[in-house]
Amino acid sequence: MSHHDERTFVMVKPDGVQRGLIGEIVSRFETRGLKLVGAKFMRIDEELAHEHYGEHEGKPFFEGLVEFITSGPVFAMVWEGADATRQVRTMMGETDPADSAPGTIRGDLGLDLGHNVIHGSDHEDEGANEREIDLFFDDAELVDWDLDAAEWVYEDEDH
Ligand code: DAT
Ligand code: MG
Repeated sequence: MSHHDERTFVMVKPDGVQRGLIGEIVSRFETRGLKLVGAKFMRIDEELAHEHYGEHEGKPFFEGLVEFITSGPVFAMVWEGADATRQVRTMMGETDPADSAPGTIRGDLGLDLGHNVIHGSDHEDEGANEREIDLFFDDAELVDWDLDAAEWVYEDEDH
């Protein structure tokens, strides 16, 4: 594994899907130089929602969050690249779109905390990545391939 191989879980939420933002969001990660290794258009059921957002169970917004995330299809993805988790979080902006800088996904595409368009694994939560990738994807659904552009994205890319 090179240091360009960090994988992170990302998902366009039901509001982003309904608003036609899948392409815009995928495009941002593609043009940044990250490599897509998995993608799935799917509906999250109640059980998966509880598991995915387990850390928030008991908080006042939890039931609303589960209702929202199960309310329509999502577009789940795994992106790979150097420092991918932290870079994706930076590109996403803050949890509340109202606090997010222009240029970030939430800062450009959202206005409301409860409808903040995108999920990305928490870079401050060690293991969140692997846990969420495992929760949403089977190993066989993750594609092992070489992104030819990587040699232009990274100065020291060796393949
Ligand atoms: P993030 O999605 O930035 O990782 P989080 O993990 O703290 O944020 O919360 C998960 C989601 O729950 C978040 O995207 C939107 C919703 N949420 C968080 N805090 C909330 C609050 N105080 N009121 C309503 N919804 C909230
Ligand atoms: Mg989070």
